[in-house]
Amino acid sequence: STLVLATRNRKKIPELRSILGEVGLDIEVRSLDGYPDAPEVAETEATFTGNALLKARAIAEHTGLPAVADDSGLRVDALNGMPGVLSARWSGRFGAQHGDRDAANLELVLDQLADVPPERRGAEFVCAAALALPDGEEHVVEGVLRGSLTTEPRGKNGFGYDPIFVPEGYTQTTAEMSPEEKNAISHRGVAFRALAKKIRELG
Ligand code: ITT
Repeated sequence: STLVLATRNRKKIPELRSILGEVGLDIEVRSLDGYPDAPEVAETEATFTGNALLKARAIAEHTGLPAVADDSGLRVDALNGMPGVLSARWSGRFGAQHGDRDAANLELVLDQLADVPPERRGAEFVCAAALALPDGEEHVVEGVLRGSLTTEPRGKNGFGYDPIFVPEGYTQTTAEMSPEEKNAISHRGVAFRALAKKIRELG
């Protein structure tokens, strides 16, 4: 059977493909590339799970196929959990290439934490993984990765806030890790491995 990845973020796609590949699914995983008329879904919910469900549901309805979506972001302790669901839009930069947008977001968080000492630079990545079926059945799970924020970006891998995020128990940022190392511990890995059982049941 076939599963559609309901995301326009080109950096999430390889991570999702590799995580779903490792759980040994006998399923064809498609991107949105073949669906130029797929709707843009406004992330109007206040939670990661709410927004992930909105995105998965819209694409399952549009394609008539099971769809999975990822809504994710960074919660910073010293910013009372912000940017949270606003992570992709934090700097207010829209329409730009994802790379530029991500760099502006990361710089803004570093500026906001300029006076925050190491022991108060805790943060966590969160990922909600949603599965929606054309008949209306839905599942959603969350994964979290705790860590802390550096004062300077380090590393070229990954995307978004990876260059400033060091997972608890590690010294490298997630942008300095290989894709395999990151997927093994990441919020996205945790969430999609938990969802895999439901995906597998699609046959
Ligand atoms: P879609 O909605 O089309 O999937 P998006 O990039 O808009 O793409 P989100 O709304 O889920 O996705 O925003 C997630 C943002 O949170 C993302 O742009 C990054 O800035 C950040 N983020 C999420 N996962 C991350 C990760 O693994 N590493 C670094 N930053 C991450």
